[in-house]
Amino acid sequence: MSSFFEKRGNNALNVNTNTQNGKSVAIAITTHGSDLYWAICAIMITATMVFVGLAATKPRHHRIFHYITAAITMVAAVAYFSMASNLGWTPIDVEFQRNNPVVRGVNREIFYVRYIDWFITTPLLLMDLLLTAGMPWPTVLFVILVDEVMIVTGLVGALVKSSYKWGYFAFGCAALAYIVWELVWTARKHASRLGSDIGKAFVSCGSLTAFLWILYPVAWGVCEGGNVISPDSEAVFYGILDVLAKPVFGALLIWGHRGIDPGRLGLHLRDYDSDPAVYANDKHANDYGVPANNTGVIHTGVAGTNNTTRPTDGIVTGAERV
Ligand code: RET
Repeated sequence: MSSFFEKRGNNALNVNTNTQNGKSVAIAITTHGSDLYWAICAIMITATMVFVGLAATKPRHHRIFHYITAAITMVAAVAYFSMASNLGWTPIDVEFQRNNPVVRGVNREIFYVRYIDWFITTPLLLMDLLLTAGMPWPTVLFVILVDEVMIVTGLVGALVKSSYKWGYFAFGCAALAYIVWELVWTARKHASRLGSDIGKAFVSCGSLTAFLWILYPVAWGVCEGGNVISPDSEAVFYGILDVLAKPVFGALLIWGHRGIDPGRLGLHLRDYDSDPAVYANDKHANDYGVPANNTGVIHTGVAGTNNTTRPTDGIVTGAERV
C-alpha cells in the first residue's frame, strides 16, 4: 500500500534529474520546491479558467481586461509546469561559494523559463494597468520596451558567472525605477482624471504592482545574484510574488473594471455584429438590423455626430450606422 502512494508521489526529480547536457548542478530544488511549483501551476490554471469563464459572461467589447489577464495566468501555468518538472533551467557557476549546506556547491540551477514567462507576461500586466489609466499608446509602447530591457538584463545577469552580472542588474533596476515612476505618478494622475471609479481601480492595482515589483530585484539579489537562499526558498519567494502579481492582481483588476465601460478609457471596440468588415457586403445584413452596404465602403462618420462610434461607450447601434 505504501509503495502504491510512493509511486503516485512527485516523481519529477527522478525523471528529470539534476544533470542536463552532460553537466550536473549542485544547488537545486528538492521535492519540496517541486511540490510548491505544482501547487502554483494549479493556481494559475484555475485562475485562467475563472478569468475566461468570467469573460464569457460579458459582451465581447467588454472582455479586453479578462482576456489580457487570462493570458497572463495561462503563460505562467506553463512556466510553473516546467519548473515543477525540474525543467527550463541551466547550471551556472556561482559568484559566491557558500558554506551553508543548502547553497553549497560550484553551480546553481537557474530557471531561465521564469524570464521567458516574465518577458511575455509583464508587458501584459503593464497593458492591463496603462489601458486602465487610458494612457496614450506611444507611452504604453515605450514603457513596455523599457520593461523588456528590465527582464532581458535580469536574464543575462543571471546567466553570467562573474561580478559583471551586477552591471546587468543595475540596468534592470534603472528600468524598473522608470516603470514605477510612470505608474505611480503619470498613469495615476491620468486615471484619476477619467473618473473617481477609474482612479480607484487604478490606484488599488497600481500600488499593489509597484510594491510587488520592487521586491523582485530583492529576490534576484538573494537567489540568482548572491546565492544566499536555497532554490526551494527561491520557489517560495518568487512563488508568493507571482501569485500576488498575477491571479490576485487579475482578480482585483477585473473587479475594479466591473462598472467601467472600456469606451471611457478610449477603447472603442466593436462586437461582431457592429463590425463593418463583417456586415459591409453581407446580403443578410438587414437581418442583424444593419443596412447592407454593397459598396464595401466603410462609413466612419464624423466624431460627435450620430453616425460614428460614440465616445462614451464604444458601442455602435444599427441606427447610428451609415
Ligand atoms: C529582475 C532582475 C534585474 C533587475 C530587476 C528585475 C525585476 C523584475 C521584475 C519582475 C516582475 C515580474 C512579474 C511577474 C509576474 O508574475 C529581472 C529580477 C529590476 C519587476 C510581475
